[in-house]
Amino acid sequence: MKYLNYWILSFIFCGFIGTSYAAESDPPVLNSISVDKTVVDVTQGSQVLTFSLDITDQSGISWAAGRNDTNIVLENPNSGYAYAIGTNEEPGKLKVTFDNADAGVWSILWLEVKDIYNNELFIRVNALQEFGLPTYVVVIGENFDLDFDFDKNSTLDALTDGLLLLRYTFGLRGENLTNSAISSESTLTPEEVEANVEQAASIADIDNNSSLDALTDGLLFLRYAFGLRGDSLVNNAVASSATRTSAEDIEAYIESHTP
Ligand SMILES: [Ca+2]
Ligand SMILES: [Ca+2]
Ligand SMILES: [Ca+2]
Repeated sequence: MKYLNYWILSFIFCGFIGTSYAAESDPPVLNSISVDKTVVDVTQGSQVLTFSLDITDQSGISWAAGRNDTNIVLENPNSGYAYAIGTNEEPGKLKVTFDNADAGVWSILWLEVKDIYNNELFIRVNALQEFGLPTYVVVIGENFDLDFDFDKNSTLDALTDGLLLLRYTFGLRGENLTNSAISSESTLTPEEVEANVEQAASIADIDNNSSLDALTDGLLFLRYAFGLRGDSLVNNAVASSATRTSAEDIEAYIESHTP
């Protein structure tokens, strides 16, 4: 009889736990996600990268669950990992701090979000792209910067680097991007050159209007690479919404990303 009581008691207890876990089993649903910058400049000190998420869940998100539970995982080329994590005080925000030791290109791998019953939402980067998220962020530091010498032959040339960016801003990719546009002195493969253009696209908004466009940014860079300066550089090639507009500022900006 004694054992029977234990049996009934444990049955009720486990049943109760089971019921509470089964309260709901739906994973959270992602409505939107964005990141506050794609270039993180840590040359003047550490910087916080913030992802903003709009997520729906019946029972509530466990925002403070931390690494490998509620986070965005990023990876650098040396297989180092970074984790953007959250707090319950600031729901919808996942943050990671980068400093000089982190300079380099970080790929966004995936998003994981757990609700308070441990139901998990898991989305890889290719699906996150459909929400407009980039596939990587670039951390610029003392020993790492991006430049416009895409084929890495140590000079900026119009008919290679200049043409590459113009084609890229026109939406060309793959062979259409790189054909006959890589210096014979370059030791890179077309795929490596394309990857350099993609990364540098994050610094290629030359007129600084938050948009990468062929007939402004692409043209400005091509003209610069052809040696044009002053009015001949900027005439009719700066967007009306631009915040970097003078020839002087535009020259200085391109110069700062030149080998
Ligand atoms: Ca849920
Ligand atoms: Ca070059
Ligand atoms: Ca622009």
